[in-house]
Amino acid sequence: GGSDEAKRRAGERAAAAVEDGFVVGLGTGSTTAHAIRAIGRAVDDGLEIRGIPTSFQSRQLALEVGVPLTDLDAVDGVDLAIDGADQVVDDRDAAAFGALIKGGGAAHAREKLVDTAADRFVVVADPSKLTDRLERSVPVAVLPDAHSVVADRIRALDGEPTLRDAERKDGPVVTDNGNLVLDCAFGRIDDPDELATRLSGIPGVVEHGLFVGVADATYIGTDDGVEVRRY
Ligand code: DER
Repeated sequence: GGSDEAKRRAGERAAAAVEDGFVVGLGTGSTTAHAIRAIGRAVDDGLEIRGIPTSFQSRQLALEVGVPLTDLDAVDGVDLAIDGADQVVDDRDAAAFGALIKGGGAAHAREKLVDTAADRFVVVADPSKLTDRLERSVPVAVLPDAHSVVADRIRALDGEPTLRDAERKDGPVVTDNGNLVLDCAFGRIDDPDELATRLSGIPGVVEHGLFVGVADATYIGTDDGVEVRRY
């Protein structure tokens, strides 16, 4: 991944968009972690906000830095969601400009719920995430019982599914919601919207990592500043 300095710049720029009284979606991953820490500092300085975490990790970090927490049932809406991504389409001429692949952290089911519930969803990224076309594997969260059947359906879509193994646990990664993850390689994805629709229609798929037409902006941390893309 990219430099931590670039990630920090992106995260802190996004945190600066958080206004008093906001309900903020708190994304998952190392880039958003910088935003959460910056929000924690703003809360220490008197900012009054409530955060909705998108994973066990973002909840733990928010508690650690003192961001007051709430949930979707307890609020009338989400003003701003801040989250990272694994890939961001940065070709202005592409129909998929601003489309994302997310799910590297296996948190994409709750991320997509919170990110799309927000009035405004901004991505924080370093330059290594930018691409002309989406081409990474698409993480697909599946009901545990469904992983073999869904894998067959992915192959029928010319994808190559791999059940995501855990590192420090025997067996597969299990998400915060108790699901498994198939990382599905499709090569270059020229029409992510069409693939997203197909993936969503497969029984047993809980959520996939294609976020198309969802992000409102991306803050890209560079070595000497922040670039902003608006979609
Ligand atoms: O899981 C996700 O979608 C996360 O946002 C993640 O993949 C981005 O993580 P990073 O900011 O640590 O690269």
